[in-house]
Amino acid sequence: MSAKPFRSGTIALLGRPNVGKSTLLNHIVGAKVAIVTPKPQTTRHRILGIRTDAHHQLVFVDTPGIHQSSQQMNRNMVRVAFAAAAEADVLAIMQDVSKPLDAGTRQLIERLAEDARHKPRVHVLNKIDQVRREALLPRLALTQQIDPEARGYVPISARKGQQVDELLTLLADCLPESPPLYDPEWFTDQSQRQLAAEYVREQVFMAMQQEVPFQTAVEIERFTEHVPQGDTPALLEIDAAILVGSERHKPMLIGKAGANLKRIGTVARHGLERLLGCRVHLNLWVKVEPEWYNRPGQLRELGLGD
Ligand SMILES: Nc1nc2c(ncn2[C@@H]2O[C@H](COP(=O)(O)OP(=O)(O)OP(=O)(O)O)[C@@H](O)[C@H]2O)c(=O)[nH]1
Ligand SMILES: [Mg+2]
Repeated sequence: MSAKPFRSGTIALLGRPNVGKSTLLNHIVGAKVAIVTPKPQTTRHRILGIRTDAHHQLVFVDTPGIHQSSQQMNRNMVRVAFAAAAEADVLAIMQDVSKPLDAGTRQLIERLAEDARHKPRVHVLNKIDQVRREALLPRLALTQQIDPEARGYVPISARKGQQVDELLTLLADCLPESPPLYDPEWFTDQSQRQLAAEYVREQVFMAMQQEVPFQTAVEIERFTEHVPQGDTPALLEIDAAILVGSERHKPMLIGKAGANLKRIGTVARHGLERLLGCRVHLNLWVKVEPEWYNRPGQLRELGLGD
């Protein structure tokens, strides 16, 4: 009897904004490596989440939600998602079953099925905790009708972890035979610095309404690590600037007597302390950079270039 071959490869998590891609990634790796908010267009970068067991290494690539926009940053985000699809071994195409399958979702499935016709594709029907079982069958049938050649159609709840193991088994079977692509101890490619910027941005998204969150970014200006010494535990000192695209947004973000900024800082700090297992000092300030989201040089500096 021959030994079971090791399988390893990349799986792009793709879909419209807000369908639950980052929630699924976090559930799979067991840590919050990608920020999650109820607002669309939360993810702006490609984020790796790696899961290794005795026979497989699944390298998930979380991507920005695919949408239409005239803004340069958003166009770059969509390019990142399609590039991840083009490079991946397997496509996990996600949709939100708590909403009707709209024209945008249909067009996206059709495009990915055509572009990646020779690659294994798995459709992930997320948020089943929000719908009745009977409603799922027609949705599965419709997805199958749009992309009949896919390797599978799996209803899940990323938030509750329902049927995620079944999804993982199916995805693992789609991977090529290969030794692990990454160190089996790794679970993400995000640096502590990137995670710090993202955790702050998550709280900006949670605290702000209308266009403000979509026109903000976070820049880490200082990141100093103090190693533990004697009775003094490890400490991270982080200075971060929150960029806003117009003068008008600055007082909104700061809030009355600095209340908003304080809340953003406190919640982000707690999250980082939990994730990194050390004390964090986080200093935030707001910087105005007019229309930074349309300026290629500024976008490149923020890692959001094309
Ligand atoms: N009820 C329910 N909500 C979910 C589930 N999965 C994700 N959500 C919620 O859906 C919202 C969006 O989740 P995200 O994981 O940020 O979605 P995304 O696809 O990464 O979104 P973008 O990064 O904007 O493309 C959040 O409020 C999640 O808590 C699920 O299985 N059930
Ligand atoms: Mg996301």
